[in-house]
Amino acid sequence: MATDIAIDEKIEKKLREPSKYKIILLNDDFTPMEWVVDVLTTIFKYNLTTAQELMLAIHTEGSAVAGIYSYEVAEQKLTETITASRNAGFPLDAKMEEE
Ligand code: TYC
Repeated sequence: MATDIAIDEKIEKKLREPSKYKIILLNDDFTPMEWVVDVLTTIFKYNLTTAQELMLAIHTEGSAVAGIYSYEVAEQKLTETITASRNAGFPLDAKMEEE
């Protein structure tokens, strides 16, 4: 019956895993490569080699996913990235997208 399906959908919605969110770092012409590597090691917890590779991928491709997190953690990392970059005087930008 249609109402059964509606109820099933409500239950399924309640039981669903919480959404995950991607943090995407964007390339620009002014932020130093070393700063992006610093952000990737300190905020996103990559080792130096992986951070350097990821920074170069952003530099050549225009953007890359820096990590996938719960809503709260993604928001925290986004804020930390932007705040630290502005305090250091760099325009590094990042965005958050639902997976
Ligand atoms: N394109 C920058 C430069 O040549 C480096 C850079 C890499 C900036 C990644 C931002 O997300 C970024 N200095």
